[in-house]
Amino acid sequence: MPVRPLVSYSIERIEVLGEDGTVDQGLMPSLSPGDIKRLYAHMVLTRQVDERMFKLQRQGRLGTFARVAGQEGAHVGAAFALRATDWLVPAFRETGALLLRGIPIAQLLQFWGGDERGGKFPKELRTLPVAIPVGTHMLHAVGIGWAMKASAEDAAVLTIFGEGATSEGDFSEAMNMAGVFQAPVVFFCQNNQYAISVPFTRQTASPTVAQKALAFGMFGVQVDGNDVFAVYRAVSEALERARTSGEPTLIEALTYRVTDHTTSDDARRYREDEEVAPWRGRDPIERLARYMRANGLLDEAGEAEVLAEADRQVAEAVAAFEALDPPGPEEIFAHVYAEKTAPLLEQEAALRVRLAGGTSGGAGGTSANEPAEGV
Ligand SMILES: Cc1ncc(C[n+]2csc(CCOP(=O)(O)OP(=O)(O)O)c2C)c(N)n1
Repeated sequence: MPVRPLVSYSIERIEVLGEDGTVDQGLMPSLSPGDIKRLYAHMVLTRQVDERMFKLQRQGRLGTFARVAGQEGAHVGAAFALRATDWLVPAFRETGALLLRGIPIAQLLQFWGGDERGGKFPKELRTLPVAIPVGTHMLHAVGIGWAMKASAEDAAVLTIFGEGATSEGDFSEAMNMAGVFQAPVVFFCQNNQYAISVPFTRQTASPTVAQKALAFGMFGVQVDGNDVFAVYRAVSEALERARTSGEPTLIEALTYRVTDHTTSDDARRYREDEEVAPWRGRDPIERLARYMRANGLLDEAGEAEVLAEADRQVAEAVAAFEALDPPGPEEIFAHVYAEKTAPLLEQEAALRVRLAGGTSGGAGGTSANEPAEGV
């Protein structure tokens, strides 16, 4: 009996824009000069929002949040390929993608400021709320894709997650469902090489995330995640394939988390600066700017203008955010379900009693944090 190979598979990596700002013309996606300028402006805006959020957090004016600096090439490039009729199903490190969808900066500040109302994105933007539970949202993306397929919609779903999320069972379930039912979903992994303190090599024994596509019968590819042209090319092709034939795709954008995991983390406790420093030199915005300068799309005055416009938008949003009346703590019950369940109503009532100075939640009492007996 012969031994013969059953499956042969190779994983490709796409790079279009080099660190020196030159491009591989054969691989360059179709983007007009105006598109490239818009991409750049969005990446700069994302960076300015991120930096201002960091300052606000340090001043105690914003809660814990996950920074995106250094990952703009990945998630802005991916979201740039979406049409208004497509869906975005994000995790929590995609500020730039949310801004591109039209979510107001002030609303993002509201969300990360702990105001529950900020999590309710305008329905017409076809963007699910930020998903803090790691990996759970990929299943929602497949549900949406499957439903769109059933109603023959000419649209697709982009879901974004970190490489840490690929170790959750939800990832395998979502990928399997999408593969079997051919749900038009693009699975976009921002592999920033850390899940809090866990490095990629401790996350999986697989050398790439992209090759995980093989087991689920779908196409997988790796792109340089700091190369916005490679990202845009891979995602727009995958979205088009999803829209026309329903085929799902897994895209791994290899990048690096140059910041702490969140504002509550200190990455110096688990990695050396020598490892981080070269990645700071691979900045996706600077790389795009080099290309634009060499091609007459950006000069010093233009750069200053883009920055000033971003700062203007950020300042306006911060003022709008700070002028909001913060809601009372009861607000935490308002957005859990479309209709409050009996246990939620009971907990809400208990909280109201406590806020009014009634039941203390001491021995024998009902704490607002604990369900009442029988719930
Ligand atoms: C189900 C679940 N488990 C654990 C956590 C705590 N947690 C928050 S972010 C994170 C790491 C996520 O890493 P990755 O998916 O690579 O995304 P990244 O933070 O690098 O963008 C963990 C473990 C969580 N939010 N949800």
